[in-house]
Amino acid sequence: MSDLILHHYPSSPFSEKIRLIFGLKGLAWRSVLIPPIMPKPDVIALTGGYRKTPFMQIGADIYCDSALIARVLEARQPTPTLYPASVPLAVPFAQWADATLFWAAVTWTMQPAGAAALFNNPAPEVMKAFGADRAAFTGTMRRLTLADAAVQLRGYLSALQQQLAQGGPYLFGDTISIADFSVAHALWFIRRGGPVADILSPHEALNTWLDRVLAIGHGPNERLSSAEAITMAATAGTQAPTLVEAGKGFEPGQAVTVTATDYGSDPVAGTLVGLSADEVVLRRTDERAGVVQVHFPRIGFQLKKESST
Ligand SMILES: N[C@@H](CCC(=O)N[C@@H](CS)C(=O)NCC(=O)O)C(=O)O
Repeated sequence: MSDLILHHYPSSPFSEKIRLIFGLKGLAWRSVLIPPIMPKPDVIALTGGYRKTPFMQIGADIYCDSALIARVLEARQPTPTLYPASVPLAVPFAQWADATLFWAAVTWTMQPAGAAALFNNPAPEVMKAFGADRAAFTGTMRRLTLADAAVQLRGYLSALQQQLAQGGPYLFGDTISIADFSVAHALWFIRRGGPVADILSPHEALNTWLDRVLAIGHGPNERLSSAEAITMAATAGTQAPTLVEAGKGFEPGQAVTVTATDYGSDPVAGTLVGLSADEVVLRRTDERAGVVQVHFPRIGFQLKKESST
């Protein structure tokens, strides 16, 4: 049985990004289904407050954010690579797709006709609870209007179509890269929006490419309950080796918080045990999960010393 545990839910785009990366790399994994809205007590037991979806668990190590999860999977199974040397723009392009394209796609898809298809004609209370949850989740972030999203998305789709019309088969030519997965999960979400997915119809090369990426599939996986996952963290015993690099402005053992800078900005507090240009790692103790190490990427997160007052 695999030690890679993905905590996710079926309709989550960033989870689809990671499920497809498991597929590409032929890695087996275990699947814990988590709630799409708060409360998420079993999530918080493992992450210490981070509530975004997905996150990955390996024993008592918790990896937050799909950009970091992708790096961990690359280290586990380096081929086929997500970061080919021939595509130096893959990572910044993926960042653009995960932020800008994603929010245009979500705003477009969540218009009433899209939401009805996505949630399978939900009861009004379901939509109300979802709306309230996402309003709290996005906090002070200024969201696009539907009119903004429509015009922006049409522009992005036609640029992507033109890029793929150069030949493909992937966004940057012969080699698949992380950029393909970051664009694919946003468009996968639009496709789930029933009538609003028509926005993709004029773009034949883009649709063919999307079919190709989605055909990679999710790789072998089996279900695990969140309670079992928490027990596995509590009994794992050891954690991944970590190091606080000198000269980065922090000392090992300091009390710190890590907080997403865009949305879903619930701080996670703990003791600093790992710090590099790419990653920050906190150690914290949970009543049920025991001592866990929570890993975040540096990009998109604020690391702060906790004030002693
Ligand atoms: N930067 C994060 C973004 C994750 C994200 O926005 N996930 C959405 C679902 S796809 C989310 O957390 N929604 C609220 C929730 O699941 O509670 C990543 O790359 O993992």
